[in-house]
Amino acid sequence: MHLLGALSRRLALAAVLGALAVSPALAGEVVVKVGHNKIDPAKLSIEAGDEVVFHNLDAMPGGHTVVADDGSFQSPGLAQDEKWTHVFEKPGTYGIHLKEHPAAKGSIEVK
Ligand SMILES: [Cu+2]
Repeated sequence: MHLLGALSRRLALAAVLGALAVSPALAGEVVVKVGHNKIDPAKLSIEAGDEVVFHNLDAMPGGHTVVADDGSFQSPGLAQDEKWTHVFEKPGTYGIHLKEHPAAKGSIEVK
């Protein structure tokens, strides 16, 4: 019977969605390398709750500073080999750049 089939499919789907909703989010971690005129990878797609580790590879007086284009977050000046982690909780697309190298741009899509 079609109706019953559709109903059981709906219930199965609801059960799957319910299970997803209650299971703790498995947060991912992605490393982005920064340096002189460099954000690598420049484009990134992650899930909400994932953390991005910005790893500065290059020595720079005052360090390298990762800045959100909209001003919503900013790292401290990172010394060579220093890492800074930011957790992206909210979906959206975040443009970033380096304060010391404004031409170095990146884009992080949070789904
Ligand atoms: Cu530099």
